[in-house]
Amino acid sequence: MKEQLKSIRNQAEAELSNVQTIQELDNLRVKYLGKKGELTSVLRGMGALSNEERPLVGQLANEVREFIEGKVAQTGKELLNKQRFAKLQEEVIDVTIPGKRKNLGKKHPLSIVMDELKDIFIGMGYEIAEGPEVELDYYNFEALNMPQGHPARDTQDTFYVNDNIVLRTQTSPVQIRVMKDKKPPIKIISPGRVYRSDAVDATHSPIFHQVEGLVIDKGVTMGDLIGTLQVFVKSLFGENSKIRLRPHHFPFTEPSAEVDVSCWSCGGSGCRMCKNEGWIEVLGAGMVHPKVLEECGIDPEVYSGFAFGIGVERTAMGRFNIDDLRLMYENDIRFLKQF
Ligand code: 2U9
Repeated sequence: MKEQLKSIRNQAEAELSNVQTIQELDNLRVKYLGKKGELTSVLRGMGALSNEERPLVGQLANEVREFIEGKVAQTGKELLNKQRFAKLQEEVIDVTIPGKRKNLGKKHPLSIVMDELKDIFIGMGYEIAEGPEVELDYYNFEALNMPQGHPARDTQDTFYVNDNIVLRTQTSPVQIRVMKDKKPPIKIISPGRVYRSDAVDATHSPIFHQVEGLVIDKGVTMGDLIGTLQVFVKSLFGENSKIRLRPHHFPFTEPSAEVDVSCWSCGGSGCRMCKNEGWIEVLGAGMVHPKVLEECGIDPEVYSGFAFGIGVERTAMGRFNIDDLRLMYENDIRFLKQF
């Protein structure tokens, strides 16, 4: 039995020194030390030994077990280290290799301006209101003091889905919906896409974006409107910007005005940007027409309000000196990556 134990020890040592994987190692551990292992089966025969021999063989057997266990543990460590080293080798990053440049996208010029407009008015305490682009004729026209046959409807050439449903021509119907649901005070902006069946050219598109604003409360005046617009243009076009109001007419505001800002490129002295005018038209505005207030159940004797509308494409073209609106829709990466 001693011989058997020695040969088991040598055999185990030989096999353990050629192990390549943790699995192989575990198989050898089971082969020698397992319940049905070679060492275990030898030990089962110890019962047949003489009393003199048993302790000697027992001791030798324990030495062999400890040797094999030790060898298994050590080999296990070595294999794990080898595995870890191989993994590290494989994972070595050559930091000198230039990184893969992630082509980060850019905000679209319209999103840049739209978000800037939102930030300015949120900063002035306005809430954002949104609503359907496919709108009822009532909210897009009737409630805005443009009854059937009203000439202003033509100026806003409209996409009709059917007699009562249109693609909204401005975001004002959103404000009408708010005025019908919420009692004053109301202080909202409604940004979004609008549709007009205009022929596409350098300054017109059948789809474009607006940000309209509305304030309704007791004692709201034209002065409040002008003050608000001054703060707005200074935030968007610079501290030295001034505004000029030119009388105009909108069916949904009375009085109404087109609003110009002093040219941001020449400061007002006249240049190519402002066609030597010194002023550039940026938005329209006015006091909410009493008939619109009444239509929404708001008493014009108690409440008054102002409203304004900004074309986002027009603002972006001025801001980024873009001379053709179509560039903002053609998704040419050479154009878009400039922003
Ligand atoms: C309600 C009452 C009044 C919104 C207004 C304008 C003037 C305006 C244009 C700007 C550029 C349209 O995109 S554009 O061509 N809009 O000039 N919009 S006042 O007036 C309202 C809105 C809602 C209830």
